[in-house]
Amino acid sequence: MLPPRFRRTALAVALCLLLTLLPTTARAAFSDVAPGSWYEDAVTQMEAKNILNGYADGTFRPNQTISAAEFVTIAARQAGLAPVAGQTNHWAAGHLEAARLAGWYDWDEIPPTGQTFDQPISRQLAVKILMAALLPDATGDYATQAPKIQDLADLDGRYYNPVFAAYAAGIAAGDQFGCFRPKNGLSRAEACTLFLRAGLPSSPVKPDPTPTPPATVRGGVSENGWLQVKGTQLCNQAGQPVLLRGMSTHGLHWFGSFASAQSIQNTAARGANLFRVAMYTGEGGYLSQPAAVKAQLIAAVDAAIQADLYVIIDWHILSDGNPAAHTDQAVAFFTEMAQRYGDNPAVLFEICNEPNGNITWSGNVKPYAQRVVSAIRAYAPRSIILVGSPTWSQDIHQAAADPLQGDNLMYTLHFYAGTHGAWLRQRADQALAQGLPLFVSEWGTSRADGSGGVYLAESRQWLDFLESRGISWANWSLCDKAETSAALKPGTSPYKVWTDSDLTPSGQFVFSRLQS
Ligand code: IDC
Repeated sequence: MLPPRFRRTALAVALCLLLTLLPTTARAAFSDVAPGSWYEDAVTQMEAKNILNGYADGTFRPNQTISAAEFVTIAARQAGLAPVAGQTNHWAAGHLEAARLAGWYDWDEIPPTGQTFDQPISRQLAVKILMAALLPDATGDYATQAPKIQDLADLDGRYYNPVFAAYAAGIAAGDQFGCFRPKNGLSRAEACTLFLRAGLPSSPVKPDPTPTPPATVRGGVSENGWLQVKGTQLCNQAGQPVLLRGMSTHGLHWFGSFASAQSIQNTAARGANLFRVAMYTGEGGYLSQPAAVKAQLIAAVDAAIQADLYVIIDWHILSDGNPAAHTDQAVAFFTEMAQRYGDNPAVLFEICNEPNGNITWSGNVKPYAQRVVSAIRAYAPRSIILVGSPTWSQDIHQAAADPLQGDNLMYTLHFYAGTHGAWLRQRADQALAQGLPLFVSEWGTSRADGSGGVYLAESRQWLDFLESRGISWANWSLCDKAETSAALKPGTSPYKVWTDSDLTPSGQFVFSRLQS
């Protein structure tokens, strides 16, 4: 990538350093990375950060052409993107799938079926992925950058933006002929220098370029302050009824990119005053990778606070149906979150998304809730705490018959418009009549499996019901997964301002409701 005169300079600098600083102990991390080679610095720094692996025989093979799987894996490590379940048994399938779902590249560019995983990645695709992973907001304009690329005719139009941005940022440069060679491959050493120029992470979390948030949100924290529950009604600091409405993320460890500052700001700009951060505990989520997922959650909560939104920290039990199975972990987690956010009026704590399986309110969920609520109250004396109930947070009647003691507690009611109808609304009315404060922290326009429909007439009926009773809600979900409950079309970038054409029918319905 570097023109030869820069390579020579780099070599000379490296040699000087070597001779002056490391006369006797110079040793590269890999047997075939020669001290003083033009790529040594990049390879060594990346190896030290655990971003790079060599081969089992201790070699790095710097001149070997890098494969799609190798390139994407390095990008994912550098960006702190956790792997998800892949579609094949290939060693890199999890990172590739996570990267594809994050929108770094499209299906056709590296099909998840795997046939091109081990083939060389083209330079144009490599640069696109690198920019999406590490510098998603970078731009470069055609007029300035195109003249630098002698072989522009070989560059496919879909790569203009990332390649121009990479040129503008000094990450990509032509060869000695000013050519980018978009369709050629690149060596492993060249790839390393690209990654190094894009900047090594100081932490494992993807740096989220923060856009300027709107100063205040309609019905946001700056307007309403501390929330309080009066009777069954959620009220603001002044004691007036308040309605929180907004979006829930999908699973943070899968679609965490849609909790980016830009995505949150987009949600606020489209009328929400509430954002729910759904942190799965099972299914490869928090309990499997606590440090990484917690860091994602904190970044999302902070971005929502920045955007003047109320924000729910959701302990998203689902396949792990009985919350009491992980009470200790929940107590530790919420203790830490309460220490961190207990004095912030924006933050609500949701301690068990959807208890399910062979459990009861009084036998399992209530004792769990008592322990977690008292842990939270040690540091968050007045925050709103949301509590689920058995049968995926539909058994509010069990909670109504045997409620928790304490203030500012609300009970979650979840529904999916294609599955749950009038009977559940009746149950809600009964619970309210018994004095149980309700909060719909999750609902969908689809069936309960997240697909089917969309059921917009039923959804409208539900929302009219909720709003006539002053019940707050968050819609599932803010992501681009190919399922009808998702608000965004597949491939929508979480790092840009969305247009109406990025929204699915569900997204259009929900966001237009938020505007009203
Ligand atoms: C669904 C997601 C779907 C995912 C599935 C399993 O939409 O993409 O494969 O979870 O993790 C809930 C849950 C919520 C579900 C949602 C739709 O809280 O996690 O998301 N749903 O099925 N309760 C009722 C429905």
